[in-house]
Amino acid sequence: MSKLKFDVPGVTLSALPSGLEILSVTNKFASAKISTNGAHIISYVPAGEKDLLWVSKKSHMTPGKPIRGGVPVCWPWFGSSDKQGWPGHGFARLETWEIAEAATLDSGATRVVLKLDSSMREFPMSGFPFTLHMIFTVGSTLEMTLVMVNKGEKPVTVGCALHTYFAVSDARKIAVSGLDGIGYFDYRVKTTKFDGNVQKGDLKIAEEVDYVYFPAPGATEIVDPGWGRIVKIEKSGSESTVVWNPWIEKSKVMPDYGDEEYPEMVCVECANAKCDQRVLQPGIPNILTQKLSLR
Ligand code: TA6
Repeated sequence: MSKLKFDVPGVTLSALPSGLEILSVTNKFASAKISTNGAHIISYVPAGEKDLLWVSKKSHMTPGKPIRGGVPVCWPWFGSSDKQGWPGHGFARLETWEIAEAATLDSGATRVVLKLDSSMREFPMSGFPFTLHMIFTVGSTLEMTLVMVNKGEKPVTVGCALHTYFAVSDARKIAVSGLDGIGYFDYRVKTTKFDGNVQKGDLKIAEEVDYVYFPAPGATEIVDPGWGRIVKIEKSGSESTVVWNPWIEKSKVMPDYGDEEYPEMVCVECANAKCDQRVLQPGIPNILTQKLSLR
Protein backbone atom coordinates (compact mmCIF):
# COMPACT_ATOMS: atom_id res chain seq x y z
CA MET A 1 0.00 0.00 0.00
CA SER A 2 1.33 3.44 -0.95
CA LYS A 3 2.19 5.46 2.12
CA LEU A 4 -0.10 8.50 2.31
CA LYS A 5 2.49 10.91 3.68
CA PHE A 6 -0.03 13.70 4.30
CA ASP A 7 -2.87 14.20 6.65
CA VAL A 8 -5.28 16.03 4.35
CA PRO A 9 -8.90 16.54 5.38
CA GLY A 10 -11.25 14.52 3.19
CA VAL A 11 -8.53 12.39 1.61
CA THR A 12 -8.29 8.72 2.58
CA LEU A 13 -6.49 5.76 1.07
CA SER A 14 -7.97 2.28 1.08
CA ALA A 15 -7.52 -0.96 -0.84
CA LEU A 16 -10.03 -3.35 -2.41
CA PRO A 17 -9.65 -7.08 -1.65
CA SER A 18 -7.84 -7.35 -5.02
CA GLY A 19 -5.20 -4.97 -3.66
CA LEU A 20 -6.36 -2.10 -5.88
CA GLU A 21 -5.60 1.12 -4.00
CA ILE A 22 -8.27 3.81 -4.04
CA LEU A 23 -7.79 7.41 -2.93
CA SER A 24 -11.13 8.84 -1.84
CA VAL A 25 -11.53 12.62 -1.93
CA THR A 26 -14.43 14.49 -0.36
CA ASN A 27 -14.83 18.25 -0.07
CA LYS A 28 -17.62 20.85 -0.14
CA PHE A 29 -17.68 20.82 -3.95
CA ALA A 30 -17.53 17.16 -4.89
CA SER A 31 -16.30 13.67 -4.15
CA ALA A 32 -13.94 11.58 -6.24
CA LYS A 33 -12.20 8.22 -6.29
CA ILE A 34 -8.77 7.78 -7.83
CA SER A 35 -6.96 4.48 -8.22
CA THR A 36 -3.18 4.48 -7.95
CA ASN A 37 -3.38 1.81 -10.67
CA GLY A 38 -2.86 3.96 -13.72
CA ALA A 39 -3.52 7.26 -11.84
CA HIS A 40 -7.04 6.38 -12.88
CA ILE A 41 -9.95 8.48 -11.62
CA ILE A 42 -13.07 6.30 -11.54
CA SER A 43 -15.62 8.66 -10.03
CA TYR A 44 -16.23 12.40 -9.91
CA VAL A 45 -19.52 13.46 -8.29
CA PRO A 46 -20.17 17.22 -7.99
CA ALA A 47 -22.32 17.98 -4.94
CA GLY A 48 -25.99 17.26 -5.69
CA GLU A 49 -25.24 15.75 -9.10
CA LYS A 50 -24.86 12.30 -10.67
CA ASP A 51 -21.37 10.92 -11.29
CA LEU A 52 -19.89 12.46 -14.43
CA LEU A 53 -17.87 9.28 -15.00
CA TRP A 54 -19.01 5.78 -15.93
CA VAL A 55 -17.42 2.44 -15.02
CA SER A 56 -18.56 -0.91 -16.40
CA LYS A 57 -20.10 -3.29 -13.90
CA LYS A 58 -17.83 -5.92 -15.48
CA SER A 59 -14.62 -3.92 -15.21
CA HIS A 60 -11.47 -5.47 -13.83
CA MET A 61 -10.64 -3.80 -10.52
CA THR A 62 -7.22 -5.43 -10.12
CA PRO A 63 -3.73 -3.94 -10.10
CA GLY A 64 -2.08 -4.33 -13.50
CA LYS A 65 -5.33 -4.63 -15.43
CA PRO A 66 -7.09 -1.81 -17.31
CA ILE A 67 -10.17 -0.34 -15.65
CA ARG A 68 -13.11 -0.14 -18.11
CA GLY A 69 -14.36 3.34 -17.37
CA GLY A 70 -13.39 6.51 -15.55
CA VAL A 71 -10.45 8.24 -17.23
CA PRO A 72 -7.76 5.83 -18.47
CA VAL A 73 -4.42 7.63 -18.94
CA CYS A 74 -3.26 6.37 -22.32
CA TRP A 75 0.53 6.85 -22.66
CA PRO A 76 3.04 6.65 -24.43
CA TRP A 77 0.92 5.43 -27.36
CA PHE A 78 -2.73 5.73 -28.35
CA GLY A 79 -4.56 2.71 -29.76
CA SER A 80 -2.88 -0.59 -30.54
CA SER A 81 0.91 -0.96 -30.42
CA ASP A 82 2.89 -2.06 -33.45
CA LYS A 83 4.84 -4.34 -31.05
CA GLN A 84 3.46 -7.88 -30.81
CA GLY A 85 1.67 -8.50 -27.51
CA TRP A 86 2.00 -4.99 -26.16
CA PRO A 87 -1.19 -3.56 -24.57
CA GLY A 88 -3.52 -1.12 -26.30
CA HIS A 89 -3.23 2.51 -25.20
CA GLY A 90 0.23 2.20 -23.66
CA PHE A 91 1.48 0.82 -20.35
CA ALA A 92 0.99 3.82 -18.01
CA ARG A 93 -2.62 2.85 -17.18
CA LEU A 94 -1.45 -0.61 -16.06
CA GLU A 95 1.23 0.57 -13.63
CA THR A 96 0.91 1.54 -9.96
CA TRP A 97 1.72 5.24 -9.64
CA GLU A 98 3.11 6.88 -6.51
CA ILE A 99 1.09 9.41 -4.53
CA ALA A 100 3.32 12.48 -4.73
CA GLU A 101 1.06 15.07 -3.09
CA ALA A 102 -2.36 15.68 -1.62
CA ALA A 103 -3.42 19.13 -0.45
CA THR A 104 -6.41 21.33 0.20
CA LEU A 105 -6.29 24.52 -1.89
CA ASP A 106 -7.38 27.97 -0.65
CA SER A 107 -10.51 27.55 -2.78
CA GLY A 108 -11.44 24.44 -0.77
CA ALA A 109 -10.75 22.19 -3.76
CA THR A 110 -8.45 19.21 -3.29
CA ARG A 111 -5.30 18.63 -5.32
CA VAL A 112 -3.92 15.11 -5.69
CA VAL A 113 -0.73 14.44 -7.64
CA LEU A 114 0.37 10.99 -8.75
CA LYS A 115 3.77 10.27 -10.28
CA LEU A 116 5.23 7.55 -12.50
CA ASP A 117 8.98 7.78 -13.01
CA SER A 118 11.29 5.48 -14.93
CA SER A 119 13.71 5.59 -11.98
CA MET A 120 11.10 3.78 -9.86
CA ARG A 121 11.59 0.46 -11.64
CA GLU A 122 12.08 -1.11 -15.06
CA PHE A 123 9.58 -0.13 -17.79
CA PRO A 124 10.59 -2.40 -20.65
CA MET A 125 7.98 -0.93 -22.98
CA SER A 126 9.06 2.68 -22.56
CA GLY A 127 12.33 2.78 -24.51
CA PHE A 128 13.36 6.05 -22.87
CA PRO A 129 13.66 7.51 -19.32
CA PHE A 130 10.60 9.58 -18.37
CA THR A 131 8.67 11.27 -15.59
CA LEU A 132 4.87 11.54 -15.59
CA HIS A 133 2.79 13.59 -13.18
CA MET A 134 -1.01 13.35 -13.16
CA ILE A 135 -2.46 16.34 -11.32
CA PHE A 136 -6.11 16.16 -10.25
CA THR A 137 -7.93 19.22 -8.93
CA VAL A 138 -11.23 18.08 -7.47
CA GLY A 139 -13.58 21.01 -6.98
CA SER A 140 -16.72 22.40 -8.60
CA THR A 141 -14.96 21.29 -11.79
CA LEU A 142 -12.57 18.40 -12.35
CA GLU A 143 -9.23 19.47 -13.74
CA MET A 144 -6.73 16.89 -14.95
CA THR A 145 -3.21 17.79 -16.04
CA LEU A 146 -0.81 15.21 -17.45
CA VAL A 147 2.78 16.48 -17.38
CA MET A 148 5.16 14.30 -19.35
CA VAL A 149 8.96 14.77 -19.43
CA ASN A 150 11.43 12.90 -21.62
CA LYS A 151 14.49 12.42 -19.37
CA GLY A 152 16.56 11.01 -22.19
CA GLU A 153 19.06 12.64 -24.55
CA LYS A 154 17.08 12.34 -27.76
CA PRO A 155 13.61 13.56 -28.83
CA VAL A 156 10.88 10.88 -28.68
CA THR A 157 7.41 10.84 -30.23
CA VAL A 158 4.46 9.82 -28.06
CA GLY A 159 0.71 9.43 -28.45
CA CYS A 160 -1.59 9.83 -25.46
CA ALA A 161 -5.12 10.54 -24.33
CA LEU A 162 -7.30 11.22 -21.32
CA HIS A 163 -9.74 8.54 -22.42
CA THR A 164 -12.81 9.71 -20.49
CA TYR A 165 -15.89 7.50 -20.14
CA PHE A 166 -18.83 9.83 -19.46
CA ALA A 167 -22.01 8.58 -17.80
CA VAL A 168 -25.11 9.56 -19.79
CA SER A 169 -28.85 8.93 -19.43
CA ASP A 170 -29.04 7.24 -22.86
CA ALA A 171 -26.29 7.44 -25.50
CA ARG A 172 -29.00 7.14 -28.18
CA LYS A 173 -30.52 10.43 -27.06
CA ILE A 174 -27.52 12.66 -26.40
CA ALA A 175 -25.60 14.97 -28.71
CA VAL A 176 -21.90 15.82 -28.74
CA SER A 177 -21.39 19.40 -29.86
CA GLY A 178 -18.26 21.36 -30.75
CA LEU A 179 -17.08 19.19 -33.63
CA ASP A 180 -19.16 20.67 -36.46
CA GLY A 181 -17.21 20.98 -39.72
CA ILE A 182 -14.18 19.03 -38.40
CA GLY A 183 -12.72 16.10 -40.35
CA TYR A 184 -12.37 12.73 -38.68
CA PHE A 185 -10.70 9.37 -39.13
CA ASP A 186 -13.20 6.53 -38.94
CA TYR A 187 -11.33 4.25 -36.53
CA ARG A 188 -13.93 1.51 -37.03
CA VAL A 189 -12.17 0.74 -40.31
CA LYS A 190 -8.75 1.61 -38.90
CA THR A 191 -8.28 3.97 -41.82
CA THR A 192 -5.15 6.03 -42.03
CA LYS A 193 -6.85 8.86 -43.92
CA PHE A 194 -9.78 11.19 -43.51
CA ASP A 195 -11.61 9.62 -46.47
CA GLY A 196 -13.58 12.86 -46.72
CA ASN A 197 -15.35 12.39 -43.35
CA VAL A 198 -16.50 15.77 -42.00
CA GLN A 199 -18.78 16.19 -38.98
CA LYS A 200 -22.06 17.84 -39.85
CA GLY A 201 -23.61 19.54 -36.85
CA ASP A 202 -23.74 17.75 -33.50
CA LEU A 203 -22.71 14.09 -33.34
CA LYS A 204 -25.58 11.74 -32.55
CA ILE A 205 -25.09 8.03 -31.72
CA ALA A 206 -27.16 5.45 -33.59
CA GLU A 207 -24.42 2.91 -34.40
CA GLU A 208 -20.84 2.15 -33.35
CA VAL A 209 -18.87 5.41 -33.23
CA ASP A 210 -15.07 5.45 -33.13
CA TYR A 211 -13.94 8.74 -34.66
CA VAL A 212 -10.68 10.66 -34.29
CA TYR A 213 -11.38 14.32 -35.04
CA PHE A 214 -8.49 16.48 -36.23
CA PRO A 215 -7.72 19.36 -35.97
CA ALA A 216 -10.00 19.65 -32.95
CA PRO A 217 -8.36 21.97 -30.42
CA GLY A 218 -11.60 23.30 -28.98
CA ALA A 219 -14.04 22.46 -26.23
CA THR A 220 -16.85 19.96 -26.70
CA GLU A 221 -20.09 19.44 -24.82
CA ILE A 222 -22.28 16.42 -24.14
CA VAL A 223 -25.90 17.55 -24.23
CA ASP A 224 -27.93 15.09 -22.16
CA PRO A 225 -31.66 15.86 -22.23
CA GLY A 226 -32.48 12.72 -20.22
CA TRP A 227 -30.60 14.01 -17.21
CA GLY A 228 -31.22 17.66 -18.05
CA ARG A 229 -27.51 18.48 -18.08
CA ILE A 230 -24.71 19.60 -20.31
CA VAL A 231 -21.17 18.38 -19.58
CA LYS A 232 -18.50 20.74 -20.86
CA ILE A 233 -15.08 19.37 -21.80
CA GLU A 234 -12.35 22.01 -22.12
CA LYS A 235 -8.78 21.09 -22.93
CA SER A 236 -5.30 22.30 -23.80
CA GLY A 237 -2.31 20.61 -25.39
CA SER A 238 -4.53 18.53 -27.66
CA GLU A 239 -5.58 18.96 -31.29
CA SER A 240 -7.38 15.63 -31.58
CA THR A 241 -10.66 14.59 -29.97
CA VAL A 242 -11.81 10.97 -30.00
CA VAL A 243 -15.47 9.97 -29.63
CA TRP A 244 -16.32 6.32 -29.00
CA ASN A 245 -19.33 4.19 -28.28
CA PRO A 246 -18.96 0.45 -28.99
CA TRP A 247 -22.70 -0.03 -29.72
CA ILE A 248 -24.25 -3.49 -29.81
CA GLU A 249 -21.84 -5.88 -31.52
CA LYS A 250 -18.58 -4.50 -30.03
CA SER A 251 -20.17 -4.54 -26.54
CA LYS A 252 -20.62 -8.30 -26.86
CA VAL A 253 -16.97 -9.01 -27.59
CA MET A 254 -15.43 -7.09 -24.69
CA PRO A 255 -15.28 -9.34 -21.59
CA ASP A 256 -14.99 -6.31 -19.28
CA TYR A 257 -18.00 -4.53 -20.78
CA GLY A 258 -21.65 -5.58 -20.35
CA ASP A 259 -23.63 -6.49 -23.47
CA GLU A 260 -26.36 -3.99 -22.51
CA GLU A 261 -24.14 -1.19 -21.20
CA TYR A 262 -23.57 0.79 -24.43
CA PRO A 263 -26.52 3.20 -23.81
CA GLU A 264 -24.99 4.22 -20.47
CA MET A 265 -21.81 5.90 -21.71
CA VAL A 266 -19.92 7.83 -24.32
CA CYS A 267 -16.18 8.39 -24.52
CA VAL A 268 -15.04 11.88 -25.44
CA GLU A 269 -11.25 11.90 -25.27
CA CYS A 270 -8.77 14.77 -25.18
CA ALA A 271 -5.91 13.21 -27.10
CA ASN A 272 -2.64 13.45 -28.94
CA ALA A 273 -3.72 10.67 -31.28
CA LYS A 274 -2.71 9.67 -34.81
CA CYS A 275 -1.42 12.76 -36.67
CA ASP A 276 -1.55 14.70 -33.38
CA GLN A 277 1.26 12.73 -31.71
CA ARG A 278 3.77 14.92 -29.84
CA VAL A 279 7.56 15.09 -29.93
CA LEU A 280 8.99 15.24 -26.41
CA GLN A 281 12.24 17.18 -26.49
CA PRO A 282 14.72 16.15 -23.75
CA GLY A 283 13.86 17.79 -20.44
CA ILE A 284 11.02 19.95 -21.79
CA PRO A 285 7.61 19.20 -20.18
CA ASN A 286 4.69 18.47 -22.52
CA ILE A 287 1.31 19.10 -20.94
CA LEU A 288 -2.15 17.73 -21.75
CA THR A 289 -5.06 19.06 -19.72
CA GLN A 290 -8.81 18.68 -19.54
CA LYS A 291 -11.41 20.43 -17.41
CA LEU A 292 -14.82 18.83 -16.91
CA SER A 293 -17.76 20.90 -15.70
CA LEU A 294 -21.52 20.92 -15.67
CA ARG A 295 -23.11 23.82 -17.50
O1 TA6 B 1 -10.67 5.51 -27.94
C1 TA6 B 1 -11.39 4.61 -28.72
C2 TA6 B 1 -10.65 3.29 -28.71
O2 TA6 B 1 -9.40 3.40 -29.32
C3 TA6 B 1 -11.54 2.25 -29.38
O3 TA6 B 1 -11.01 1.87 -30.64
C4 TA6 B 1 -11.57 1.10 -28.37
O4 TA6 B 1 -10.51 0.21 -28.61
C5 TA6 B 1 -11.41 1.87 -27.06
O5 TA6 B 1 -10.42 2.84 -27.36
C6 TA6 B 1 -11.11 1.03 -25.85
O6 TA6 B 1 -9.80 0.57 -25.90
P1 TA6 B 1 -9.32 -0.44 -24.72
O7 TA6 B 1 -7.89 -0.77 -25.06
O8 TA6 B 1 -9.44 0.27 -23.41
O9 TA6 B 1 -10.27 -1.61 -24.80
